[in-house]
Amino acid sequence: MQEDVLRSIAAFIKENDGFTVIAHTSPDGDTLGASLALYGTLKRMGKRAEIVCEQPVPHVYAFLPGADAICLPEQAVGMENAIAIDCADLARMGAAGRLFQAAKRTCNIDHHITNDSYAAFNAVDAEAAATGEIIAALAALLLPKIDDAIATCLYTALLTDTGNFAYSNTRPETLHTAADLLACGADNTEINRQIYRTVPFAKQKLLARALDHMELYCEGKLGISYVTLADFAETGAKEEDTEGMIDSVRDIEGVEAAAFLRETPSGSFKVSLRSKRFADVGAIAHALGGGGHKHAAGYTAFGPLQEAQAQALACCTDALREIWKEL
Ligand SMILES: [Mn+2]
Repeated sequence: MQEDVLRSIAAFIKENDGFTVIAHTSPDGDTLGASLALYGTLKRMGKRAEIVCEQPVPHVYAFLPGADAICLPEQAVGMENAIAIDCADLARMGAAGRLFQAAKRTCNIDHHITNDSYAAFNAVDAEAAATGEIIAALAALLLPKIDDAIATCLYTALLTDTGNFAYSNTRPETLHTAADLLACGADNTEINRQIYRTVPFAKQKLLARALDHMELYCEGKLGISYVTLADFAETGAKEEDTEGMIDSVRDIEGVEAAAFLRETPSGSFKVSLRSKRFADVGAIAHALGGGGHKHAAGYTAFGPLQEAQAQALACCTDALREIWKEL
């Protein structure tokens, strides 16, 4: 983030009071960690603030300091200043979007390259690995010291958006920020245990279903799997339990592109796409009305499972043929 932009956000926060911090729908570790860190910063500055998300905090992130303070849009007060965190567009806020639109002053802090600058004041850094990286720099300007609670939230944001510092978005600055957060009291081992080593039994049973449904196509370069409403019912797993399941398909040796279909109560399918190195799954998702980027994207498919699967297979096969003509 450019120094002057960062200073402008800091000034905006110092000069005003009453903030509604908004996390995105289907909240992940970055939007929650970064929102909680900003909320904690505002509270420590003695500001009035609230933190809102359309959905309840997923169980895996309940350990984040301050997670109890996150409220649903209908419980929110709606303050004078709204700050959206990790939201590429207004729609990403879901029902919390109306709080944003009703605010007197609006600010958008994000790292998605597709961000459409929907706020009065937009602070977007597409180079940042996580929105948490931007908030870490901001908090350092606003507070004399980042305490262990804020550091824990920010470290979680960095850790989850970089896939444990493994994705290509991990840059030297990301690790420098992570190192600073450890020095401020974030506990790497404990945060890893909470996020990656505390798997609900039902989630693991659902994963077994997904692995069982997995099939390879295109000479093993494409993997497709799915879970149905029956799989959820029979394992007792929740929607949030599919988090990360696509990785089990993508990680298969030889697989370049992966698709994972999750049936929703309305009968449609949420389709997640991943690619390892070459395929542009973002282009597939955009063509089908979804979004994302080259290596991670998603869209909604309608119709019965067989049709949704056939569509994913056809689109991914086309994308792989652009790279390997012989497929
Ligand atoms: Mn993010």
